[in-house]
Amino acid sequence: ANNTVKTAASSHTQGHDPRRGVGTAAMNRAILDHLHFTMARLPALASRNDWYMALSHAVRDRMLDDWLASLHHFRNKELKVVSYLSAEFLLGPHLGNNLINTGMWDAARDAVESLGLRLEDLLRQEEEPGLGNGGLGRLAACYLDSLATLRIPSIGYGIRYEFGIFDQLIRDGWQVETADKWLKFGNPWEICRSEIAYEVKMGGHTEYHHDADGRLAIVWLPVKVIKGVAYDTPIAGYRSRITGLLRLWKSEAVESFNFQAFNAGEYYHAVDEKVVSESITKVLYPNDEPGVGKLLRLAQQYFFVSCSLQDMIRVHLLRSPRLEEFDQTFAVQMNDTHPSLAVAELMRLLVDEHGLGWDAAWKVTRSTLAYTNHTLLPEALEKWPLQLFANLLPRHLEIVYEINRRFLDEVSRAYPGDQARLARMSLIEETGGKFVRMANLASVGSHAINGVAHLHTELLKETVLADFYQMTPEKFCNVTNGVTPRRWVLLSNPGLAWLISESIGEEWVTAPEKLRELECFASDPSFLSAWRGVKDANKRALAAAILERTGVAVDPESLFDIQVKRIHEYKRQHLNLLHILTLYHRIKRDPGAQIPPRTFIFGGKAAPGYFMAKLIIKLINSVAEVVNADPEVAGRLKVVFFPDFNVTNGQLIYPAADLSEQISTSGKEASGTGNMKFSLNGALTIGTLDGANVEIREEVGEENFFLFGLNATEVQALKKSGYHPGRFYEEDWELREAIDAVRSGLFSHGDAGLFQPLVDHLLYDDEYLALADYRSYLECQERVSTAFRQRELWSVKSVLNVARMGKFSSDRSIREYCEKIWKVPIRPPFPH
Ligand code: F55
Repeated sequence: ANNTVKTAASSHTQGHDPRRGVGTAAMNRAILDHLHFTMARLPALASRNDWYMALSHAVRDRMLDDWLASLHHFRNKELKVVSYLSAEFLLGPHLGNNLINTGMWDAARDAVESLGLRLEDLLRQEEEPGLGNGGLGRLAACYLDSLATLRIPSIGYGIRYEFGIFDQLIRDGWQVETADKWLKFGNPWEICRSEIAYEVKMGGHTEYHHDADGRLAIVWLPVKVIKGVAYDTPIAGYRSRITGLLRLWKSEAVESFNFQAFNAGEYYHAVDEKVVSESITKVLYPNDEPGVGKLLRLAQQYFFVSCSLQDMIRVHLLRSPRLEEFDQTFAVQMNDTHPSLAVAELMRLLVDEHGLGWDAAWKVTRSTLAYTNHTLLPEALEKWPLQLFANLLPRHLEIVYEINRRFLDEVSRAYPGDQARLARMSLIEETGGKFVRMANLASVGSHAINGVAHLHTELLKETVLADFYQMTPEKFCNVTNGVTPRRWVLLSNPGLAWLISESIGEEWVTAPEKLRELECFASDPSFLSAWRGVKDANKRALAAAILERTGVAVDPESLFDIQVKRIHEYKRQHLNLLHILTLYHRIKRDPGAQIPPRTFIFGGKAAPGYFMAKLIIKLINSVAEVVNADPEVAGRLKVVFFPDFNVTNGQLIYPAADLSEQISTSGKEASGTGNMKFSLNGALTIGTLDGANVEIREEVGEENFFLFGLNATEVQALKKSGYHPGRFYEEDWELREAIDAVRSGLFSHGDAGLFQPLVDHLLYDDEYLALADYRSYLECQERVSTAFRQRELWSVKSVLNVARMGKFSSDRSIREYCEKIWKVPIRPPFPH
């Protein structure tokens, strides 16, 4: 089982290689060496990308000692390994983050400068790995950072998409998608482990045989077998001397060419097979909601789950032959239902391939797996058409049926005669078309189920998972999301980080509760003016980028009012627009109106098939075109759509915000994490009582948070009593004026039909209650304007926001997962 070749050196795992010095001179040498030996370039002829590659290789080399040492954890029986299964990891660029976390920033900067280059130019060279859609994928990336920082042995398992989330262009105000060729110049951070590869079966049918002893053997005869190859990326913890592992699977043909088959037809057939096999991991699905029954997506999910579980079983068997103890080697977290096939696949591997009995396998499966839910929207709960599931995974369907049979037995024992409940809890939906319900499968197969903010978990227990909560309340818990202060403050906002550290020391980076010590600086005028200086510099940097990318000149003195996130009706970018239109009309009507100048900045991608979201982007750009060209509001209102919002752009945008827009319909946003990034960078929030906003407001204090709108209970009540958006339109003339302007063609060169679908949607349906919250939102925005006029007071609130945001470090979230779900000990911080 262990094919390691023992050599004299193989016991030597910790020694630091003196050739890998981290001083400036050593870095300089290493960069030149890599330029020569890795890139095969002369310095005089090297492109900026060559230098970026050379530097990155030099940095990676210096991460290897810690990495190799960390890999030993997987062999240590005493340590449980956290395995984070996620179809998405929205990492963002590695270089800057690795320099920060390893402490090599200064040496790298000086070495690069000694070569006549600038570090920031090389940093800009990196194509970010956009292997995720939005919050869910970015959360996984923050968690990897915290796991490594907290020195918890961990592996992130996912998919090595050849094309990540599309790049967004804006043409004539519309979103245009282009392919994200992130690998085109090579990826210096990954290591291909050709020898770590597994076969994954798909399709076909099952057969039952009796072996010589009369025992039943189940054989799955697939129509296709695909190979998954591991690509590893090291994840540096913050000064922790621990490097976590991200292992992504790439699909390949089992045998790429069958040289036996030299007859032309067969030869081309063999090549076709290769194309089909490689297509599994070609592209990330760009929807942040499940679409209906895409076979390739199910294949992606199964592919990465199967490779990951086979890999974990291999690692476990290096420690112990007893698979009944698998749960002592791994704690497996399923990031939403996308990896929930793990329930059936682990059962299949244990029962069919490793000969465990059903009951033993079920016990270990359940105690290994845990499930995080990220949505309350009923339409966003994943379910697969039964026929499609059966065609791709015939054996898994049998296993799902068996799990379901046993589970429904339990349900009917607990609730005799309750047929409706049985139908709701079944793993199979049978009302109008048959489906496999993945949230039910994940819930039944896990020992823990968590929501991602307090309100979200409470609503989960009352709504989408109510039956499961009633039956097994002990499984449910909350772990409020968090974000890593390393990427989201240290790296993205060095000016603020420096000012904070100057004042209270550097411990806040891993002990963010220390940020509270900033509170006493909130009354120090010179500190406040330095604080404002940092924000102003960040705003100027963003203004420069806006000018470069959109041609719009914005005033850095104005209030930067920012909403960046995926475009979705429930997130209500259109409510933000209604406010802009109202201000526009007010100023036109009364040029003397006391309204402090504002710059409204939007950013975010729409799912390519989500028509209404794309129309919202078009409307933002259309309003921008009219408002920005109108001399009557010049110097007072500007509207900008920042194209291609991604991690890289986020790092520029969050630090420059005065006001953070978190305005989803209450009860719809599971948590939000952008809300945390803004506030941690000194923006004040205007928001509803939704997701983690509730907890942010609790922490920063209600006087430092602009609250508006219906709460979740009121939303439910209004819907129940019958909501008529038209009444709000009729009864509020300013709202009417705003909507009528859109309707009139004012923003569409007279084409009154262009935004008709959006207007109709608002007037006759308005599922997300934008019109109901409009007046409350407007009044709240007036409080914002008043507060912004008192700059000193605004800065105090900004400081207090940052001082009180410590709770939202992803380190805190990860500690909670360790305690409540994974049962992994929290190790003391690494002595610095
Ligand atoms: C991606 C693919 C599918 Cl099929 C479904 C959903 C997604 C996705 O990206 N979801 C997502 O980002 N959800 C968000 O998760 C965040 C992290 O927990 C939350 O903060 C946020 O509220 C939630 O919408």
